[in-house]
Amino acid sequence: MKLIGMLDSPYVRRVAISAKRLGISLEHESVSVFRQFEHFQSINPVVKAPTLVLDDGSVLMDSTLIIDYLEALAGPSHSLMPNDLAQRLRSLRLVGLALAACEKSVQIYYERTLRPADIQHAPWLARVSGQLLAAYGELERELAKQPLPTDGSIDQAGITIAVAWTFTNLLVADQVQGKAFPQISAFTAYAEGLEVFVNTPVQ
Ligand SMILES: N[C@@H](CCC(=O)N[C@@H](CS)C(=O)NCC(=O)O)C(=O)O
Repeated sequence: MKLIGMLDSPYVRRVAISAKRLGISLEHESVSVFRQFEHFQSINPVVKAPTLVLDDGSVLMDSTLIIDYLEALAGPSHSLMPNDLAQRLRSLRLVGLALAACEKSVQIYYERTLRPADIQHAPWLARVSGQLLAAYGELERELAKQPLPTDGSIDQAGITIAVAWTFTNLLVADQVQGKAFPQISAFTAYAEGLEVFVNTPVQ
């Protein structure tokens, strides 16, 4: 199976890290959705990163759906999601918040870099910026209430929070102040120090 997309995408990176933690080996082809649009299109006409090309030629997209497939391949004993219903609910909430933070970071970045400066829409940017801060604010409160383990393990919520925070800080660093989000910053520092993160670097 081949994972298509660049590791500077948090969505691609969460799939690559999850696959490693699930014990699934993926080939990786680092293709840019912008600079190599036509090549990407030849693999997936929709041009979405991540894309997973299965050995039988099936093409999957969307990080959560790809991870769902990888989880099914790995089997329940390797899952990155808790079995306990209450813990699973919490993990799903954390993952949802972290994915919303990724989406809002991408929207701000695209508005700033793809739309000509004279037609950028300030009210839209303000709205998205508020949503980004709301997502990280909620995550910060969740981690303050119940910290994620930092004992060498990491689950799907931890992976997604850490890739999201690293991504936001690389792409739209002016939007977030680390000192306003001490729990998220400290957890991300822990995660980025894990071998699986070090071996799956943002390019
Ligand atoms: N919900 C999707 C979001 C994926 C996404 O938006 N990826 C970006 C790269 S970071 C992309 O493909 N951008 C190109 C485009 O949407 O045209 C996921 O979880 O995989």
